[in-house]
Amino acid sequence: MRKPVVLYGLVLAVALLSPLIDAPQAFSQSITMRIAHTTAPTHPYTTMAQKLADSVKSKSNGGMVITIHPASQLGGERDLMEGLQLGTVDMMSCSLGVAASFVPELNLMNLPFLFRDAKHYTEVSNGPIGQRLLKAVEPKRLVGLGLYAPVFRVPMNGVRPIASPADFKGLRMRLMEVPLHMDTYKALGASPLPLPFGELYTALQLKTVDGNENALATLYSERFYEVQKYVSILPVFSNGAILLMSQATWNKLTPPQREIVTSSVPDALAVGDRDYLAMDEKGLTVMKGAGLGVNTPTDLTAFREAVKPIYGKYLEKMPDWVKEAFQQIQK
Ligand code: EAX
Repeated sequence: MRKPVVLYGLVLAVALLSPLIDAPQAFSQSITMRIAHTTAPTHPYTTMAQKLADSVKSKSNGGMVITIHPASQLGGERDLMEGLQLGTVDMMSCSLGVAASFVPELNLMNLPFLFRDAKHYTEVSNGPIGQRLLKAVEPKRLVGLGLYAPVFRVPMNGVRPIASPADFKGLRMRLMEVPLHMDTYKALGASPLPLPFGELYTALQLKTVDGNENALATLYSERFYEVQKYVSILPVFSNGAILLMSQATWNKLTPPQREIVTSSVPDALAVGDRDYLAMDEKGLTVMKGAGLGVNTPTDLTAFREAVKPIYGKYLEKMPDWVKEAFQQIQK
């Protein structure tokens, strides 16, 4: 007689507990997440992350904590992207250049001379095209929380000012490990060399490379201008960035916790944009004060002509919606 009751009890227990057994181990009430990036603690990536951390903490009454790991503490951008996919890193700010190595559609935003100015970049990244690009990361075990950083990557070097493509001839330029960027600088006449960000200051100091290219804010925050002579305001690429979360981390969050994160993102990205634009300006002033030669090529026709093959090469591999988006952006 007793055995059926015990059995019945067991079946009931399993039935009740099974949803808990196979559900991803949701975060208990208090959670800690790590956000990482490669740039200095003073950089806009960090001020953006601090704003996000502060909002999330206050909205969760201290239950959700985000710790910030700048200056490649947890690895370079490629390592961090792999860490997001593995779930060993919770969040990061990544350049759209490196992120495109994992999500090719993002290369749309990396095409040279694509955006007229900061306003144009922000309109596109905050609009339907930007939203669709954020969705495109999901099949790669990533969650796209937002696009920001409406500034441009400009060349800096220790040899000569860049006034025409001919001035790039023979210049060993450090580029991110991004094929589209490398091909573009090759088309401009330079000798591109891929190098992790964390090794760049020393490479410039030891002159194993002649130059690099980045946002003025980053050339300033990383103090690259200390070991370079010329900066040319030639906006070859957008310096757009993407705020990403690991799909594994997202799956562990409860719906209210997800809401706290997503509702905190817009203000945080606005801080990132504001600080990027302000630090670009401050950086240029400091560089001029430090005696760097600053020039601004006014006629970009020859530069645009030189990079024309890049559009065909990278767009031909893209899905139709990306090709259409490119046409829209060019209007
Ligand atoms: O995204 O490597 C670079 O030049 C990037 O600008 C940097 O990692 C921040």
